[in-house]
Amino acid sequence: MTYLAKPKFHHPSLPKNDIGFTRRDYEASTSTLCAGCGHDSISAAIIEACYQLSIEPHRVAKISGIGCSSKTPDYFLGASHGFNSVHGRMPSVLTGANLANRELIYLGVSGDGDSASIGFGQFAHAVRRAVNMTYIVENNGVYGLTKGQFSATADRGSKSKKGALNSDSSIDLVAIALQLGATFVARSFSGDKGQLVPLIKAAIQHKGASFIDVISPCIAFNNHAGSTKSLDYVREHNEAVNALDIMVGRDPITVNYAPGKVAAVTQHDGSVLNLRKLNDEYDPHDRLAAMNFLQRHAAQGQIVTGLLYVEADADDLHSNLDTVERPLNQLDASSLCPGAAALDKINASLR
Ligand SMILES: Cc1ncc(C[n+]2csc(CCOP(=O)(O)OP(=O)(O)O)c2C)c(N)n1
Ligand code: SF4
Ligand SMILES: [Mg+2]
Repeated sequence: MTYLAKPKFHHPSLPKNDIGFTRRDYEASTSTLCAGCGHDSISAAIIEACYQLSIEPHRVAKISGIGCSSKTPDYFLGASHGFNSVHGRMPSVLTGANLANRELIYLGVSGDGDSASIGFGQFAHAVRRAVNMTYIVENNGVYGLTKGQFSATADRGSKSKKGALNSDSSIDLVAIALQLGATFVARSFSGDKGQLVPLIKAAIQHKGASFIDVISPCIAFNNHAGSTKSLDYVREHNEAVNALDIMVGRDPITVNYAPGKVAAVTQHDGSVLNLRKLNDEYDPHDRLAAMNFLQRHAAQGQIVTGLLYVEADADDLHSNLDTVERPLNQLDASSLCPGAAALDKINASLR
């Protein structure tokens, strides 16, 4: 892949986070995407979230498939581990890496084509297995990289750039993630950094499968009248149900809320999610009600965004499999091969 390196020079007065890194330390090579592509805004939000969380870049593994969206890990966290896999195969590569080394923070970056078509089965199984990851789909409703064919998330009746009507029903990855048991489910918009950054921070802090569907307009092939993934359409139909502030560790409490308007959710690692209700009816702890709410609003053409579901004390694949605390890739031969007597005992228990 060709890329343009960014100059390494840092202005000495750039602000630093708790571990002494500037935002520049979370950047990578210069983006080669079309100017104005929603995906670049998502990369910027990931950089901001990691900077604010004071994550050491070497603790992150960013894994993607194929597509304009899947190219983006080249444009953020240049000092992190990265693997640009095969189209639709990010979830299985991420699952394998996560099983081998549970100590890294896993960031799965995918597209709507990558996750809702060729990788649909892979997406489903990684989510239902509760792999500890933040799975981000950069959803533009088209195969951007291959010049704008409808993807499986394109709404029925929406128009292509050349005027063709999409006659297929669409797949809503948020609805599917809820059905599959994801324990953190959100939807956002690439043009709403204020909403997206705290969602990414909370998803990273969440233990278990976190899924974020980010509507990310494709400026080149899906930003016209008749598209339901264009900038104008998303701005006009965005129905945010809540606004999130996340407090991690010793973060000072900087916001005052009107009584009854905020629900505080403490996650596994002690981080606190303060959810300001924008819709009184919406309860992000009720999976069934969330599914119902989403379907009803989708039928009215609305795009529901915000933290849609969270199960704060969820478990992940490692807890479910009862794996050892030590990463498997650090176990020595004696732990991996406990000897013939142990094998005899296992065999005896199976007879
Ligand atoms: C196995 C395989 N099949 C098909 C392709 C061709 N291909 C490359 S990217 C892509 C679709 C990308 O769409 P999406 O995941 O939505 O990403 P976007 O470019 O829209 O961000 C396809 C079909 C491929 N590279 N590999
Ligand atoms: S083709 Fe679309 S998705 Fe790809 S970089 Fe350009 S605007 Fe972004
Ligand atoms: Mg796409």
